[in-house]
Amino acid sequence: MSDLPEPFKIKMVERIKLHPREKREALIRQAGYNVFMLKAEDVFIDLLTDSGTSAMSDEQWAGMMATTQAYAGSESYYSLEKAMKDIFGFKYFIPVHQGRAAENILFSTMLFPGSYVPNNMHFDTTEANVLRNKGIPVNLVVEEAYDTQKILPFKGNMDVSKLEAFIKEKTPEKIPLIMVTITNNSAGGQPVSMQNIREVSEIAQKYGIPFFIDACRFAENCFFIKQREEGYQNKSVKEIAREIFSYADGCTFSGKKEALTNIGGMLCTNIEELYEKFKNLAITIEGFITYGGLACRELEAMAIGLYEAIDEEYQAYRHRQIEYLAKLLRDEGVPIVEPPGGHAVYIDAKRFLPHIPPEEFPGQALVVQLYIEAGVRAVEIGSSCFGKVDEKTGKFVPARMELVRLSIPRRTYTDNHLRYVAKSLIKLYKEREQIRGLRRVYAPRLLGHFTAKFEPIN
Ligand code: P70
Repeated sequence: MSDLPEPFKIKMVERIKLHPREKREALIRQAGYNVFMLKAEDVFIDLLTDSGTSAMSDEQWAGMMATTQAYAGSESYYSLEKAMKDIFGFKYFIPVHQGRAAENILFSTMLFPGSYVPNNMHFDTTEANVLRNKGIPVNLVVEEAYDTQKILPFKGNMDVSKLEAFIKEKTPEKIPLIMVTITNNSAGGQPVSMQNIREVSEIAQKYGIPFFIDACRFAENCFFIKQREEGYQNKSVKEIAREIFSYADGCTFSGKKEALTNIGGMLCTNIEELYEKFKNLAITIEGFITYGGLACRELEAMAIGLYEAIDEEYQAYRHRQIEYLAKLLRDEGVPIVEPPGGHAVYIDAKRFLPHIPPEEFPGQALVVQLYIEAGVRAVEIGSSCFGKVDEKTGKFVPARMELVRLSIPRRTYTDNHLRYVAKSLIKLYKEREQIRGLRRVYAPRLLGHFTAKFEPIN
């Protein structure tokens, strides 16, 4: 791993402030013990998400200023089209305001009631958009993904034998598309290997099913392939990306991650017939196709950011920083998901707080304590995010894993910020027996975690 410093220097800063502990206690109580309800200015270090939180470069800002603002045909559309064709290589694309808009257009066009969408693992909005379109999301990731301690190079892989058995069981007619999410955000930001993507593509072709990639964190995935997969050491991230996308019929993409922008996304495909449908729906619900619900400057920033994301010095820095935080925690015995992912370090809250049962949301309890302890905002990826209430029995079905994600916004925090985060978590780990669970008092049926409310259990 590179020991070079950050390949950038800081040109503009934003002040952050740490409130006294009593104030943090009052604020989290007022927020219903849900960190999504906190004001950002009340957070000292914000690791809620790596989405829309990147620091943009001077070149992105300059590009934004210079581009024309127009309803139709802005030059920024053509910049983004050029970058997309060069890096992704799809024939057609539509800019959209963020990843879930691409999901909405894709699933509204392709799904029908009772259809299945297999994925290695759906993330929250993907799952919700499948359900909203009366589809059934199915996670077919390799079993090892659920073992947080197992060290494997590509724990995000789809289990291809499960996939083929599933297609045979349900019949290809009931499966309008197959998806693979790179990296796999729901289980630790784990990468998917090129071999696995190739195998999924072969199966999809064999059964005549379109194959789409959820490409939110494609460049981080490519860098893992370069480091870990035989035969890719001497290929560039761009070459690896082109190969990945060459196996797919299209992709959804949230620019808020690896286009290094604060908003934006794309829906891409090679299938002309689908593109025609996507285009007409996009015009109805997003905006004209040359701006996709965005200000034109956002398209320009995405076009430039995509090249910054595939820069290998940048990727080396990014991966080194995630590993730095992981090592600080691991060295003190804090149970993290191993190996660390491409955009975040995940804590295994089941192991951190074994005395709190899933119905009492151990991940959320840890997120709340971390805010109270240090003003750090993490996010729960466990039963608050993925737990279900059985509609027939009313019984709570917990998620398979109880994780807490410390997402690292890109180019935003220094190692010193992360050292502070690690120190706070290590302190909490030493005092873990004092941490109590939470009772959920409100949650909507879909995407409950965003607006849920909790109360402490004493
Ligand atoms: C995140 C955000 C968004 C996402 C994703 C994958 C693999 C699609 C999307 C949708 C969402 C989030 C979660 C918790 C806290 C804050 C935000 N992921 N596919 O942080 O993209 O947001 O642009 O609609 O990860 O992981 P978009």
